[in-house]
Amino acid sequence: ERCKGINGLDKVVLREVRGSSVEVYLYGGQVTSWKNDHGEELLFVSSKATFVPPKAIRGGIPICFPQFGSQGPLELHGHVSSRFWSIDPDPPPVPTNSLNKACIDLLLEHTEEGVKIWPHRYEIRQRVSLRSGGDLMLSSRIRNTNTDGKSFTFTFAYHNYFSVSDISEVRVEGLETVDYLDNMQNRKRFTEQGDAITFESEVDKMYVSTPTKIAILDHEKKRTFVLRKDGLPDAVVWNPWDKKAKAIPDFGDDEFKRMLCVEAAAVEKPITLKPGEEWKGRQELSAVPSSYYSGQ
Ligand code: TA6
Repeated sequence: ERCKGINGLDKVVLREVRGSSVEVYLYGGQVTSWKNDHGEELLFVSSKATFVPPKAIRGGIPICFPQFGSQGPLELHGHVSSRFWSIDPDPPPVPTNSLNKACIDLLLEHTEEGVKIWPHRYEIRQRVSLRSGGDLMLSSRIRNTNTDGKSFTFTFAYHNYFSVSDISEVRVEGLETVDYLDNMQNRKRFTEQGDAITFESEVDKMYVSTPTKIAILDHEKKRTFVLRKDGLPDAVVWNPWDKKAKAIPDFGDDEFKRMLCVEAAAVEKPITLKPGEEWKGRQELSAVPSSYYSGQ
């Protein structure tokens, strides 16, 4: 249902019969809560998140468009996470037999203000679905609505902040032997070593052409997040660790221990759309008991 969230910002709450839930703020079109059917919060939102526009909400699933990262003419991660989205008045049809038990369709269009910063017209539609069993699905459609015949090029990411019990006990599987661009070394290219990734310092890596399924194993909680993605060939893995965390005003000094960003992205090869063309991308998140997930 639609209601008022923090600081009176509009949000929508999706519930599923067995008790799982999702919360989406119209500000930023941003998921800020995803709970399983035991009411456990699966996403990280900083205790210092301000929920005061124009600052993007620190945590949940920020949408990065039309520019992921800081390389390019726009602000970090583009501007859609600091815009007010609306409920899509004319959403794409929901397949009748779909597992989407509850979903909300959001729409954001360029503003004439925004055209001065990024000289293009677009529509971005986002469907947030809570599926039977509590999986969270986000799908996005981006259309070039330029009337001047101009194509545009963009990069995109679902900037997922997962909640983990202790980063030093987290493993990521699925990115072994994959190439990555190291954002801490001016996006220099490396190849990941052959076993699961573990964490003991700041990480900011953009894995390119990754498999469609990545697992994040939380040892203490005996829980595995499974990220499945489509149309998003890359994956960004980020933890600021202690020094960087202290330098971020809306991030608690020791909160790096309880979060990990694994982001479904299209970054290495920017996407170009001609006027009238549409791009689609989606991700599905599930949280399963680790005993279940044996990497299959
Ligand atoms: O996704 C990694 C990254 O680009 C880091 O370099 C850091 O800048 C982080 O995103 C910032 O995330 P935010 O939630 O502030 O957009």
